[in-house]
Amino acid sequence: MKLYTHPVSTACRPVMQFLADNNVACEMEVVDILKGQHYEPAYSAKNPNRLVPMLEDGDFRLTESAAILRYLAEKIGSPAYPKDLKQRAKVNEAMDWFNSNFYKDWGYGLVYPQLFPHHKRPDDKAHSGTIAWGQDKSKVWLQVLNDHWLGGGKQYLVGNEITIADYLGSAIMSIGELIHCDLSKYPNVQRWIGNVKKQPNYEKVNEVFNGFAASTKGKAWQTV
Ligand SMILES: N[C@@H](CCC(=O)N[C@@H](CS)C(=O)NCC(=O)O)C(=O)O
Repeated sequence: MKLYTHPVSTACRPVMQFLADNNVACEMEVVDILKGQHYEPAYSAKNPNRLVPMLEDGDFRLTESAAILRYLAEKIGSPAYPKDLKQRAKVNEAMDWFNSNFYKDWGYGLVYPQLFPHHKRPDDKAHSGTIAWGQDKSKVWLQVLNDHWLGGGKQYLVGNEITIADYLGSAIMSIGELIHCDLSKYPNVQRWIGNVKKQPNYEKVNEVFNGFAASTKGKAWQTV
């Protein structure tokens, strides 16, 4: 198998971590999205979305980090994607919750517009309005995550064992580190993130990302 990936990418890191934690043999090919390599014909012909990650398994190609995680977990028979119908449905629910509700406001409302020039809105009012919206909504979602998903002392999103929803969700949550969010108001979220960070390959997989986070320290960010 081959994964087309990038070390700082929010969508690639959970896939790389799952592969590493499960010792799955997979070649890594870095597509330098910061230099526009995903727009070059060699890649865009394979993936017209012009995004990473993309998995190749023989002549089978798969995009979408959530779908890739499900495919890999199923392929290796991992308990991180439970076979039980209702447990599996809860994992799917959590993945959808992160990828739609949470990421929309946290990533595209609060974090990315502050971080990346190509997310800047055309005028200051629209820009600050986007960030204020993202900030407000993110606080609501964080409270839901803290009280509902991770309430009752749960260690992970769907019980006390790690699932692919934790890989996906924690990577989306981690982008708050780029604008130095303080999650101490959300102790269950902090406990959960701490658990994911204890996984054997977290530090290695996130080395470049952590360097990026270190480089954004000390700036005036709008946070939660
Ligand atoms: N829904 C897709 C999102 C993939 C995505 O947005 N990838 C980003 C990196 S995190 C990317 O390739 N960005 C390049 C660009 O926007 O030009 C997934 O979960 O795989």
